[in-house]
Amino acid sequence: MKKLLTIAITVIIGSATALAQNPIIKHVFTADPSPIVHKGTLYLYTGHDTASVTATNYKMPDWHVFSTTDMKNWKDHGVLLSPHTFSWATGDAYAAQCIERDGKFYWFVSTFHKKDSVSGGGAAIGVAVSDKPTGPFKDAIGKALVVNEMTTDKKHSWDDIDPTVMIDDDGQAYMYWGNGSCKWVKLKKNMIEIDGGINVVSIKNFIEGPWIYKRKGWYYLVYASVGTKPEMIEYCMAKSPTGPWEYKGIIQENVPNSFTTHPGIIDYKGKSYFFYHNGTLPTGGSYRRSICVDYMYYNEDGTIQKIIQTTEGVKPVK
Ligand code: FUB
Repeated sequence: MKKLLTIAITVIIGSATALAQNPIIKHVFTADPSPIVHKGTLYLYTGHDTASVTATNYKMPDWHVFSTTDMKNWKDHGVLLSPHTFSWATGDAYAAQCIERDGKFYWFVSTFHKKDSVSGGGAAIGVAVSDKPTGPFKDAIGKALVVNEMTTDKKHSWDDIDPTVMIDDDGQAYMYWGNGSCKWVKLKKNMIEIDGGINVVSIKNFIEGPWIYKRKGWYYLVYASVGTKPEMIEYCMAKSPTGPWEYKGIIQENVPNSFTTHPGIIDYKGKSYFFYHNGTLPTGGSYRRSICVDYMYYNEDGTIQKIIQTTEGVKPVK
């Protein structure tokens, strides 16, 4: 009888584990997901948490890439970029987003600037470029695209983080970013120069981690928000990439065991996916986060339904 019970428990635990896709990356701590689809493969660009269990701040040495063709099996392409790639950079590898244009892959990253004649330090945005989604990546400019001194609306030195980029149907590229305030610029066709001035837009409850995209005629600005609680994900919609942005509400409540969460959104093989991170791996936490994925559903009018966070994750696709 005891033996039978042991077998039954093993089978139940075994099947629960087999069903538990989330977090999708389990062998390293990952954060700040950024998906793209290229030639039928979904590539996921991520940050990498390496802080100790007792740490009270981030330790993020590099950025990784993973890929899948079935939303179940993830290939680890390893460390494909780090702040060391940028001669002007120092410090952590914060949130980033990779986007393709004319056969080149531009990886917009947030990291920190050395104190030198260009900047007194603080967060900065750089761009790496490659001919392939999995590198090799090199510094596309040889200097930062945005340094702390270029934005003055916020006094803290880490307000220039979390770049998100979209290319509109007319070929115009836009970059949004920010911590504490949401800023945006137009990018030139070469993707490595700002075209015009920096704009600051007032977005309700915005704190950081913007993700901009266009879908079925609507522009979406999805972002991490903060009140008195840990971060949630809220969003706005607009009929133009520069707004006016209409606030639409919360799509993701707090995530377990992590102060931050961070959206990465994509349609792939007929389904819509919402990538985010939480702190649920064993020994995980706010500085040891892990990327998860769940389904995203849109209403007829384009508004987004609340994300249901699951441990099962999403089903495999062909
Ligand atoms: O991962 C470091 C920072 O935490 C990111 O830049 C933010 O979006 C938050 O996720």
